[in-house]
Amino acid sequence: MARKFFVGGNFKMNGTIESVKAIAKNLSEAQLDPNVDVVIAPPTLYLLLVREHLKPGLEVAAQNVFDKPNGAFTGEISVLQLKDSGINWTILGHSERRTILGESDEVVASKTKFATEGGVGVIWCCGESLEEREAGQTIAVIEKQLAAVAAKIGDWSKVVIAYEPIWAIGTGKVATVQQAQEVHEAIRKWLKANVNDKVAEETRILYGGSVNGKNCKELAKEKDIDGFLVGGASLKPEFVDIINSNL
Ligand code: G2H
Repeated sequence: MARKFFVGGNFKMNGTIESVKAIAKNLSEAQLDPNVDVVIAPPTLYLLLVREHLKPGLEVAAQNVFDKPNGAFTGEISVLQLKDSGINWTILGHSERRTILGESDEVVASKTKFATEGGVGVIWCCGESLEEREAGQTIAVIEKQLAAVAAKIGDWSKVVIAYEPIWAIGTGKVATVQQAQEVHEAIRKWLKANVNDKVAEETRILYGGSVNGKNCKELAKEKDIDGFLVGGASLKPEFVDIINSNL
């Protein structure tokens, strides 16, 4: 089965009412490859605004969601609230949340379970630090992150995996095509061995980390790279070129 190319835009804590509206409008008017799923993730405060200004067919994601249905959890948002607002996706486990906000593999896995069971798609992020890569631990780190989520979820149809080496995030230091393909292949192998053939074959694996309008085409050619999670460049006009990497 051919996996549909997927491009996510992670605005992180960037943007204003005016700028996110302009991005939504520009994307809605751009000529986009119809064979690509496009999902943009503005800051929580702008989710509804972006949903309102984005044409149907283009999706919106939260950058995080909590793993409780509702209640006294100050500052958090729920899966039900996302669904209620027409937000069908969330990013989870981004390395900035793992390292800066202290989210463990288990917390990320629990959130992934909650979101997928509630009908929200998850862009689930994994990746190694520079020290881990240099110590030859890249695959072991990713496998540990995968094992935590696999222990919690049964339905992988709502999960898209994003491999984001931490040393390549926002640094301008993109992984080489070979480095990215090697890890993507290892993730697929792990899914085959530890989940099943269907999940290994059908799950999309995105690359993230300093993707831009120039390096996207080479990366997109690799057989196990099924799209991108884009940070900085998703705020710029070149995001359209990244979506159209295969044209
Ligand atoms: C990695 C990526 C998007 P950037 O965090 O999640 O950001 O493209 O700015 O490296």
